[in-house]
Amino acid sequence: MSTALSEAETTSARGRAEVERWVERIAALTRPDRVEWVTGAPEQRRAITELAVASGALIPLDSERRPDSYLARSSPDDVARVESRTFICSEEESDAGPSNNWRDPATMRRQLGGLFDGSMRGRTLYVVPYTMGVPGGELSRVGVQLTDSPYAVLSMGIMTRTGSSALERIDAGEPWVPAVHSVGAPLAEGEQDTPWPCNEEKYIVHFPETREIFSFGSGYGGNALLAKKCFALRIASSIGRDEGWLAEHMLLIRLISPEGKRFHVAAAFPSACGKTNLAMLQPTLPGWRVETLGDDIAWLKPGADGRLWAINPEAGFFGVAPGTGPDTNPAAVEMLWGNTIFTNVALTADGDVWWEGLSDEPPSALTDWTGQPWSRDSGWPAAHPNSRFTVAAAQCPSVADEVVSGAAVPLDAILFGGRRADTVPLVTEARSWAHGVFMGATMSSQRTAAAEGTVGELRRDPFAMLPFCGYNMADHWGHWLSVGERLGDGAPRIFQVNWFRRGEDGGFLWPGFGENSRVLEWIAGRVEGTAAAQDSPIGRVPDGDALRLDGLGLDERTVAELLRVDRGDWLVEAERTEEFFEGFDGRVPRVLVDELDSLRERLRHR
Ligand code: GTP
Ligand code: SPV
Ligand code: MN
Repeated sequence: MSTALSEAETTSARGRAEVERWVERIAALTRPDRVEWVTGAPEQRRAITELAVASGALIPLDSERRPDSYLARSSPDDVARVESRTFICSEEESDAGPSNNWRDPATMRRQLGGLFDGSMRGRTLYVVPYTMGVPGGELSRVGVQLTDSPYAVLSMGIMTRTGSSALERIDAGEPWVPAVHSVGAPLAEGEQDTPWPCNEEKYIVHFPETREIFSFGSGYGGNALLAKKCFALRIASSIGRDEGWLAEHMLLIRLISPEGKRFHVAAAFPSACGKTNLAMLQPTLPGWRVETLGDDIAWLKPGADGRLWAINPEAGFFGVAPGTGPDTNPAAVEMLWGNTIFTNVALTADGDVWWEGLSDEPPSALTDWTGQPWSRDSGWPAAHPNSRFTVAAAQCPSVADEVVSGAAVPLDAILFGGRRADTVPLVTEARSWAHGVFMGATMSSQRTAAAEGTVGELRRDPFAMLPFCGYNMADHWGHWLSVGERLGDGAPRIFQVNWFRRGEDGGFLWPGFGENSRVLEWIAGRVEGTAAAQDSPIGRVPDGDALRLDGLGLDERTVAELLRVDRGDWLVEAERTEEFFEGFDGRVPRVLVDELDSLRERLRHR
């Protein structure tokens, strides 16, 4: 059976005939009861939704309170991405790099052959053609996901442009990325299905050289919606490296000043570190506005004009629910009015959803994400910390036109940010593109519930791409350097931000959320050349009152601590960066080693 998973064989078939052949091969291996092609038609979506409701996979919410919305409860052991089960199978181990799990491609193909053998028995194999970006768009790409999960089909229908329009692009000769997904829970004759079938054994597998994806055993998020992290980041980053563009874990916004000046900003923050929040920011500074272009993934390409152009390849948001409330992200609360799939949130007695942070007081008589009765005294959260909503971007009140038109925007600034309780100040501007790449490459962040692992543990997460880079991370840095060389003066400015610094009492020093507009104002001022900055050893920081902090009620000590660059802390940080670089077997670009040396120089001598 392993032949079914051999590298794309030479075939005379082209266009959708080529897709058909591949579907036949995978169906022969996985042996579903039936095969259904997803067209994107609303009637078909309704029918699949009804099936999912009948099987218990989706719980319909009260149609008055939350029209056309559903709750999915995952299996308790399938709640987040599984980085330890995510593999990059390049021919050479060194091309995957030390930050990825590598497996020999031939061995992995044999293993996958065994795993997928009969894995869809008793189920329907759905064929889901989709485009990332609008069909036919200059930066757009086509993929086809095969899946036995109706939940994945419905979610992909929100997150991507799904259906016949993608097949038309394939017929027009565009290359397409194949992805095979199975929850790995075949049904025996007459066996009753469970609401969330999955397998203890999970494999999220990428062949970057042949641009193929296989995912087995999980139904959750990035493990199962293969257009997202698997295609739009891991495979796309490899394609981008070869073709001269970048696929990044970034939000994308248009910031508009009171004078109507427009600035396009992309920001890389690790998972559950505030991308969705910043993407939908409602500025507290009068006159400023933010339009939402994307909240998770951006594809960036140097244009003929020497600027870096960006699109959000997705069509929806798969956002973290907890912490999303009327005070922190009112735009998100508004966009979730209906047509939303919620996963692992709590259910109210009147058929609506709830999660920690949606309101101060939980409603009475809640059912938690596992289906158990829950009260405030339960001692555990009602919604899983990585519970999420899946909703069309078009429903966001601050959505930008480009989300529909697919047009690219020219970037003015790029932000790197992590969750750092100490050391990293609120905002720093890079001294140059190379210094900015150094900032991105050396980012650390505390772990969150978005993946398995210990929450709060500090780890390096270069470019917020640690779990998502499809090739050697050090080569990714080299690629960024070369993109910068091509851009020259047209390159966006690079900044480092940290909303998460904590004071002695353990609380956040910075109010965050809408108040982050103050930092954006300074950044826009730097782009314009109007905002004052002074040099610090780690980069340029706001000078005097260039960063407007009026009306926040922050005392002088808090402000000083927020902006403090401690030489001792940063020398320790530099020491750790040296150790981190040593893990890359001499593959770290010389320019970045030089940046580390000059950082140390500046820390010691000024
Ligand atoms: P992924 O979808 O996992 O890639 O993550 P994301 O970066 O889009 O995460 P999101 O914006 O949903 O961030 C979730 C967490 O960050 C929530 O707990 C928020 O409350 C918190 N958060 C976002 N912005 C801020 C901020 O400015 N300050 C503080 N303190 N917390 C914030
Ligand atoms: C992340 O973990 O960065 C996410 C959620 O955006 S998932 O799609 O599950 O990867
Ligand atoms: Mn993400």
